[in-house]
Amino acid sequence: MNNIKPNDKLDIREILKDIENYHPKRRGWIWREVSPQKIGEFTYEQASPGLKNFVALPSARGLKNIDPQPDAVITTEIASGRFEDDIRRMRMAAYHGADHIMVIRTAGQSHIDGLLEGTPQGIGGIPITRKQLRAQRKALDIIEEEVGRPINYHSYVSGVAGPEIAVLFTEEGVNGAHQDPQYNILYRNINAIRSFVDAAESKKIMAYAEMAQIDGAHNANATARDAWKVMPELLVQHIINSKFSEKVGIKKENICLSTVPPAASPTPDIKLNLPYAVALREFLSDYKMRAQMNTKYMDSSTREATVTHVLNLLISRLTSADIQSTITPDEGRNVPWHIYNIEALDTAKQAMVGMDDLLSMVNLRDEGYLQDKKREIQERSVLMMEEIIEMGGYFKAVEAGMFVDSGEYPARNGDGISRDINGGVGAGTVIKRDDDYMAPVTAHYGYNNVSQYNKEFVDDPSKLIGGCTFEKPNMIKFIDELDDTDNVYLRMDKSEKYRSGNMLKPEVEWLGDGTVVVDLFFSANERIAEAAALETGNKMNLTDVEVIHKEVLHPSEGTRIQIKGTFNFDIEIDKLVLPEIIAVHSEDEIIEYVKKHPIKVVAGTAGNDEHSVGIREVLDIKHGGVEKYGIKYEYLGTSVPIEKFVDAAIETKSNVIMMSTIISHDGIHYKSMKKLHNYAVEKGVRDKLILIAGGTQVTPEIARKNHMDQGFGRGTKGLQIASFILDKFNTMNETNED
Ligand code: Z97
Repeated sequence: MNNIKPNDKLDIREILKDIENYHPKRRGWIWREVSPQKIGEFTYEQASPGLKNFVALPSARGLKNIDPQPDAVITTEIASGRFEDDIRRMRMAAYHGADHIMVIRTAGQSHIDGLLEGTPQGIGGIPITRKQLRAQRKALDIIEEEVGRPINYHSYVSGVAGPEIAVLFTEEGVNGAHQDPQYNILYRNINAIRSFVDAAESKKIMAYAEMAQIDGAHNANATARDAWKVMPELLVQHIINSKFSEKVGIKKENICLSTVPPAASPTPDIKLNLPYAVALREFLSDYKMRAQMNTKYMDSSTREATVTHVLNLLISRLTSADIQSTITPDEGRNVPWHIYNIEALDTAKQAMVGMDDLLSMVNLRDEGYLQDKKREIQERSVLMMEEIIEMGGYFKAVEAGMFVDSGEYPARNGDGISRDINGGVGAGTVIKRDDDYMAPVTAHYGYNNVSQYNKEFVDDPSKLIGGCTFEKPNMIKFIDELDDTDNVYLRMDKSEKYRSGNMLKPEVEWLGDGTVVVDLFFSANERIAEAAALETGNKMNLTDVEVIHKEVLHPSEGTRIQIKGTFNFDIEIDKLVLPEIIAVHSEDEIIEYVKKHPIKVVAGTAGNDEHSVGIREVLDIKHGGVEKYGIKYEYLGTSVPIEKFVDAAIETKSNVIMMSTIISHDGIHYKSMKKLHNYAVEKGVRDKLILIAGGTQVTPEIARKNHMDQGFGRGTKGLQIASFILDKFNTMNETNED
């Protein structure tokens, strides 16, 4: 299974086989190897080695399919609710350049005081369980071999079960996690003391497993009323969590600040975000920057979200990013779908590579607005920290509502989040360790009375019991599915015909979910257009039709609407008519060939056909036609009598006839093909000429049946025709030489 090939699907059942005995290949976070790379004709400075298997950006087609990889680790967030479907998305993501896979967990898991088992379906994410983690890490172990780059797997250690989850993550080879007690307190109303005690224990375990840690500061600007006003507080939150982590023992290189450009256009985006980004990096230069994109000002327009993302990427390039996140551009409207994960990854890759080495050409000014604003943000944050100390410390400050207030510090609006130190989930659960307390475990924070039992093992208490699950994975207790109504096997059985059978259905996140998106425009106002869109969906036989995006193009002239709906038909694969594969040569190869073997074409539209757009597309250099490869052509014009094609070919000593036939009424296109062939035979030149017919209704099979050497249909490119001519010319020359 480890040698999976690009054309083989990952077999989820195979991954689940013997899962109880699988253990991850490694622990710990891995950064990209950063060094200049020469790829094709270009040198990239902020780059990392290329992949063994990949899908390049669409425009790489004209650039020898190069796929340069930027320096930053690139994240994708995956959250369909079914881990088995997420695995397929992870593989696609890895091919597009993701090496940090963050699985979002199901709503409410941060309030569950313990571990979950089995693989129930989640809402807005997946329930994080041992079986789910193990299956996904096992899949990623295969995928990282396939792409030739380590893949970091990530989820959350915040919540009331933080330490238990940290242990589980260490056992199962999870490489990174969000851990920030401030997140628990502010956003999940988990008791403050419990959160800090749990954080100490969790961070110690994460330090042992060399996981990268991401903090939760970005949640302040996602929550605040005016996100750009919380900048001073963001610095404070970053400082609290990162210093805490460092003191517990996490290496600085694994402490990552979750930084988000707080504002988004139509604010003056860069003027607000750049000074903030510089302020943060200057104050906290010891740590890594995990640059996340702004989600606060994300609506349902994927276009708008993509522009925000690109502006955020500009900030990353003007400052720095060690991890670059990609939130999917459809986050504002529903759970991320496969296509949008991949779009966001491509956006990051394209923008980062496109802005390679930007700072060797432009400087950030060291005086004026940028520096003044930066200093102002830093001063405000220092003042805030001083006030927190004066108030009696962090807990008191939280109680007083100092955080996520909508005033820009020191201004206060009195609407900050306030938490009672004795309140919240898990209040009163922290008790002092007894004097004889001892835990025979590998990584443990604080008082542990090991010397009472064995002085030699003070630094390694698990030796008291001959090692714990961190050293001896076979001590881990694996619990399989507990719920016989909601488990992976049942879900897979339901969609099996789409996995291994002969059926297909359009999909956005779950195999065979049938979801489709339809883009519509109505020359009507918003209200009418919305109703018309729903009706259109119904008439298209879609069910569960919902409007997911609307945009007024003009109050009365028209509205753009996107709907989603379910398509309830199966597509039978073996009944599909598959277009013939047309092999192509590289552009250089054809150019070289034509230099040595001059090729000349006569071309035109046949009979009474006046449609010349298509033939010009495949002839002219401007459109990438055969001329681009050095092939000379004689254009005979439109409505060319069939005989004239052959006569002209003889007269101009051409080797190829390209006859375009768009009109298909009464089978006229077939008749023209036959006629062309017959006339060439009559003139005694058939074996010297390559006859090609093209047009929207032409298929290769039909053209060959009507005595053409080849036919080309809709969407044909000059490269395909030139490649065919080259091959045919070669075989004809061989035959003639024989
Ligand atoms: C991100 N887009 O990349 P729960 N701990 C921290 C968090 O920030 C979060 C959780 C736990 C975001 C991911 C928001 N962050 C989503 C510090 C969530 C999640 O199970 O949702 O309570 O925990 O950071």
